[in-house]
Amino acid sequence: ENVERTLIAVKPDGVQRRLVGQIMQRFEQRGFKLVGLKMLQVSDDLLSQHYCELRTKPFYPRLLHYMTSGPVVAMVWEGHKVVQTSRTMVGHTNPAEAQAGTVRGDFSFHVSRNVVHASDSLEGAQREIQLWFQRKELLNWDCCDQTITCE
Ligand code: YYY
Ligand code: MG
Repeated sequence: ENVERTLIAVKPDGVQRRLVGQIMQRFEQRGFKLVGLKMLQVSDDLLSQHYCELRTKPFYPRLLHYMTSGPVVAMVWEGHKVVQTSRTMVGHTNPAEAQAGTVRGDFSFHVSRNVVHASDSLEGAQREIQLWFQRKELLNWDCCDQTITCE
C-alpha cells in the first residue's frame, strides 16, 4: 500500500566530498529498498529534460554547469510513501533553511551546492526515473524481512 519509487541523486559536490556512502546509509537505515544504482557523467541533454521546468530561471546556466562538473550517483529507492519521506530527509532546497538532521542541513550551506536531488512528487518521480534509468536497470528483489521494511 502506497509503495512508491523515487529518484535520489548525489550531485557532483556530494561525490567530490565523499558523501555518497553516508547519504545512501540514511535511506537504507530508514528501511527503504534500493532498486537502481549507477554512477554517471550527466549529459546536457538529460539535464535539460530533468530540469525543464527551470529553464527560464536566472540560475539555470549555473545549475547546468554545476551538475555536469563531475560524476553523479543516481539511485532509485522504493517503499511506503518514499517520495514525501525522502524530501523530508533531504531537507529544504536552500541549505540555509534546511533543518539539522536533513542531508542538506547536515552537509551543505548554499543553494548552488546542495549535495543531493530528490524527486518532489509521485508524477515527477515517475518521469525522472524513466529519464534516468532503463527498465532493465531497475531490479525487483525480495527482502528477507518483508514484514517491516518492505510491505
Ligand atoms: O527540488 P529541489 O532540488 O529541492 O529544488 P528545485 O526548485 O527543483 O531546484 C532544483 C535545483 O536548482 C536546486 O536543488 C538547486 C538549484 N537552485 C539554485 O541554484 N538556486 C535557486 N535559487 C533555486 C534552485
Ligand atoms: Mg526539484
